[in-house]
Amino acid sequence: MCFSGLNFFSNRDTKTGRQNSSLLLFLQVLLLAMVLRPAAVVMAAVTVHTVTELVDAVNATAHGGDRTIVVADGTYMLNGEYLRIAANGVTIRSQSGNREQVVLDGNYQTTEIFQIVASNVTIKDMRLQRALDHPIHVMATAGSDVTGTIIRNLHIVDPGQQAIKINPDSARSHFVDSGRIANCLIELTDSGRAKVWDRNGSCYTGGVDAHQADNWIIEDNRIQGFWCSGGLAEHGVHFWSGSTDTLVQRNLIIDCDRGIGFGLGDSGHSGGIIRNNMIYHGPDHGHSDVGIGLESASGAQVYNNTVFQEHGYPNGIEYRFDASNNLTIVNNLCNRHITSRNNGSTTLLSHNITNATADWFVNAQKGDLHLRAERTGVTGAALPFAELTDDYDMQTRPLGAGPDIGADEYSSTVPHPGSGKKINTGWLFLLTDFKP
Ligand SMILES: [Ca+2]
Ligand SMILES: [Ca+2]
Repeated sequence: MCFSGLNFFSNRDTKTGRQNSSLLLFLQVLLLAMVLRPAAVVMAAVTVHTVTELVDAVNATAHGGDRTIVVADGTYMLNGEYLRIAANGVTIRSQSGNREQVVLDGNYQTTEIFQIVASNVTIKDMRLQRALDHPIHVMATAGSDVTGTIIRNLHIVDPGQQAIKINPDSARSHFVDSGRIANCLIELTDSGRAKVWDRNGSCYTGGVDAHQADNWIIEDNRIQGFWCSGGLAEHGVHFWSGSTDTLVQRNLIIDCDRGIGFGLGDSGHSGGIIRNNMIYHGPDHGHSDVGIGLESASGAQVYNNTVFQEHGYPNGIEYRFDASNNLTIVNNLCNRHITSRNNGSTTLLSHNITNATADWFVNAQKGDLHLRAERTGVTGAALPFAELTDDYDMQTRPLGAGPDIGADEYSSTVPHPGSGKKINTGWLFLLTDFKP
């Protein structure tokens, strides 16, 4: 329709006709832009420079205030203040886009930096540190579900409990579904680890911890340091309590007591995919445990992960309890066992390797589990199937003779893009110093 309108006016051959044609074309394009991207046209933003301005701007969103909040560079000492987002469609981001240029510091006085109780909320491009409990807590309310949360390009450091917590409402009748956590660095440092123990009297911490959540995507994050010498930490990524259809892909998980978990005990998980992740753990911290743990998890697909552990725990991947069934576990590259416990069962268990050694990898001790070279039985040796289309680096599979076992698809002629240094912007992939 647009092209026929353009042709109609451009066929006029008078000067006036061409001027009218240009004006009408401009109006047509403007109208089309408004129709296609109404949010871009009407969205208003407020820029904040102080804690007070930030808190006020967040609270104002619930009463008609601007729903895009841009945070100017600086360190914001919250000291007990917190940000409760109760309006749908709120975005909070740093002005520069550099996640280290805006620091929201809870100083172990703010219990939760962000409480998200509304849908389609985006938090991105900043650093959150030293929350007493959860730097981000996404929760449903008694009145409604929460969907569409996007958490992107954050640096979350030293949470007092789990870094990102996802909960249903207290009655467990409304839920938090269909969110995405991407390109974040989530870590616990030595000083934060001591604080976890002070706070909880246990190692009650972890990366992402979700209950009864459906259809989340956790991708391209680096999660590290969730361990304690005095007790077992929770997982780097953990979806349980009836969570369903979680996709966990292309993450780098370093030195976490437990890497990725679906389910725990009889509090299970249904469906879901764990693929193309690299999981490394160095020497024992006292309570080192499994790389990928499935407990009462049915129907999960676990494929093309690389798990390399230098501690003494015997299993890299385990599936546990009767309710862990109908599992697909293929093409995983480990240096520890892949095994059933307490009657867990698979329908497809094939093409896995459990005797990898450090010299197979570019730099195992740094968590770089890219393949160093072609290796018989590894490269070109994976079970091909339709869903296996890319690798940890987002490189297309297969390269060379066939798909490779593990998270990395190797090629001597197509180098992996900077050891997985990439940002998924949602629109395009930028290569930069990011994940490892
Ligand atoms: Ca290959
Ligand atoms: Ca690769």
